[in-house]
Amino acid sequence: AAGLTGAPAPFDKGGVKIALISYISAGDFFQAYQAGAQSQAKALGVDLQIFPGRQNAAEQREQILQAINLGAKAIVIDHGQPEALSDVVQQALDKGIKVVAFDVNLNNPKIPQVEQSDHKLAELALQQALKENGTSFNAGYVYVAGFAPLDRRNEVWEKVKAEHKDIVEKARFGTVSDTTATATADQAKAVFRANPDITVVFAPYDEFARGVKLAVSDLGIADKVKIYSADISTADIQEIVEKDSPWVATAATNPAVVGAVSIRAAALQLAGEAVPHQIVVDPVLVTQKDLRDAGVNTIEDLAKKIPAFSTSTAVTASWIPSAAF
Ligand code: SR1
Repeated sequence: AAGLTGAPAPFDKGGVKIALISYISAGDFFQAYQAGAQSQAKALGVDLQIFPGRQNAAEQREQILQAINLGAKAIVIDHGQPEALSDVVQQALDKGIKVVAFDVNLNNPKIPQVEQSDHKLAELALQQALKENGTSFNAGYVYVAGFAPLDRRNEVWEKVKAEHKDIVEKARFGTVSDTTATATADQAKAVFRANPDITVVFAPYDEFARGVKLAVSDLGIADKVKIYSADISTADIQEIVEKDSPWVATAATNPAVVGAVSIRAAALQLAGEAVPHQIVVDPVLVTQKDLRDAGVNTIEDLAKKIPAFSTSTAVTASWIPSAAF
């Protein structure tokens, strides 16, 4: 493969191998994240190999070992269970392989951590919930512990409840699997049947929100419940803007940008340049009203309305070409 003119080694010669090892790859967020990573890799002349996640810690460990054996010079680890990964990640570091973590706390000063500012993301969604519903309501909350972004968002939910004692969490539920939305929908139906007084659901992952919306629509209670979420995709936008949708706001980054940032963090490390330990991509609040008023139906429409949504100045350098998405 051709090298990148004007780039430092090893990018002056093409074909640098980087592996992206995901824990979850089903769903819009992860597909867009991988597409953004691939696009940035292409712009850098990098040979990016993506290992599909199957929510399986043993398989993710195996894939890290495979990437080491295949000669990857850097590995990006996207979600996962830290306790299952630390020894194989250490093996990679010991071999001089650069490692970047997205949304998995590997707690190693040699490993830059990419995240979406999950505290801000949860604050944006919850502030909108308070603005629209006041500070006294019965809530459903979708949460699965053990995922770094969900744990960080949970800290904000706990803080909001502590500050507003009349917000009552009537039920907590959620599943992360290869069928997150439908599994969460089944749980949500049982929750709504048992708690008909729930008026607000905080579902800070778009697959959760999609599941809750499905349940709300099956039960015919869209006029009684409002859903506040995280993440955004074209399919999400269509569900948010449709007539009578209970999904009223989401706080989100562009996942393709987060994927591109993850690859840039790996590339800068390989070029011997400084990379901050914490790399943050800031989210924006997107409301149903804003989307409808602006006639936004796709991620591309949204990017045109909010140019900052498609770029991040995090971990870049003059020799790194922009990714196209
Ligand atoms: C199961 S964790 C799901 C979250 O990971 C990413 O941070 C996305 O924002 C998604 O909400």
